[in-house]
Amino acid sequence: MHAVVISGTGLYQPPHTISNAELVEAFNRYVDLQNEQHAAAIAAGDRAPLTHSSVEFIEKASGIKQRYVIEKGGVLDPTRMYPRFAERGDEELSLMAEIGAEACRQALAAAGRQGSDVDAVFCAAANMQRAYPAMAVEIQQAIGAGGYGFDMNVACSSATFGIEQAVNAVRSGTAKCVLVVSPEITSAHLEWRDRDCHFIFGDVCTAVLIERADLATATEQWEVLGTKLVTQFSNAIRNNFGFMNRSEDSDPGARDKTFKQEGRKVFKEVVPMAAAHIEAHLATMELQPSAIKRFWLHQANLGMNQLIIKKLVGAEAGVAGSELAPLILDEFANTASAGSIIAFHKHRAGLQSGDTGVICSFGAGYSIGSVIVRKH
Ligand code: CO8
Repeated sequence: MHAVVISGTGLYQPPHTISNAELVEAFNRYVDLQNEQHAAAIAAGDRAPLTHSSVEFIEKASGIKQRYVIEKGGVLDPTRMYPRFAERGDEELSLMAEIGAEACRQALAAAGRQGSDVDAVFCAAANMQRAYPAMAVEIQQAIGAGGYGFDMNVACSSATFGIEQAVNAVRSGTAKCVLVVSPEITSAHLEWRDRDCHFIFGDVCTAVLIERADLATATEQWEVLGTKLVTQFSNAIRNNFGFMNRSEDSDPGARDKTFKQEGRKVFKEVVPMAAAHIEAHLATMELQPSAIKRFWLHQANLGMNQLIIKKLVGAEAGVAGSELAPLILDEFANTASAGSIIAFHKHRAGLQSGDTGVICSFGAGYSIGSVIVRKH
């Protein structure tokens, strides 16, 4: 068994931002158009009018102030309300592979590695652009990696679950250098016309390089002390889009074919699960939450992270958004499985050699994944 380190991370950040004000303006124009179009049915009481969204609500309920998107025009067009992507030919690099390769190249550069050093690529994300060939195999080719690649999806926990697979492969000796890449094009699977969730997601891609500790040469390394995964079935976050839709003669535009959730229920059920999970994982290493220098938590909701941190270390010790539990969701929104990795990528400066931190994701499934790391 080999010791394993995270030796580099990368982040692809899309070129466009949408502020809450821009988002709400487009949404409210959509609502007005719909209400005008259905004025007679609304007046007859046959249809309920749609209601405006509000910047104040979004910031208060979620902590999100803006999001990055790969394409902005389609999302903000009140007659469309989803991004506009040109279909690419089979000979062209697909969009997920393009942003994946960029994040991977950054992670490799940070670790002082090249594509040819990599012997496995795991593409771990909440949505895949196509059924096959696997996105991971296309990314593997784009960066000049050897070995093998596969795709995996555990929604918001895809990246941490991918890290465990990579750590196990390196620990057991089946691979020496593995990339876990999480291209999250959430804008294509968000229902931008639903007031309850139109503000939640943003696009991004992260990459994490996992290597054998005795072979890694990166100036900054994080030993992976352990990983712990759990799933528990829930319909509270669900998306019924899939290859069976055609055969079931279901409407591809139906509401259940994009992201759907019972936000309150998710909030109430996942917070205690995530806090207990982290505590139990730390206990297996005889570590107390108070000994942890940083928590890089999943980035879905400011209030969720506040409560998790409070349960772990007490209200006096730290709040979400402090150094102890950095926030990136104000800038990036919820980026599905990439959130905790963005937090780790951007907010790990200042920790000393020997300091311990926890990366933890939580989301649909339900699924929770934690990775305990120690700075070399
Ligand atoms: N503007 C103004 N008012 C609004 C709006 C709005 N946009 N939306 C709702 N309201 C109103 C409601 O109508 C309600 O009014 P009333 O009290 O009169 O009925 C009131 O505000 C309160 O509504 P809620 O109770 O719904 O609001 P919450 O305080 O619960 O906040 C949140 C909603 C922010 C969604 C919150 O519940 C939350 O964040 N929950 C947790 C969500 C979460 O963590 N989800 C994780 C899922 S992500 C995941 O696993 C990845 C999936 C794969 C990604 C796919 C990509 C697309």
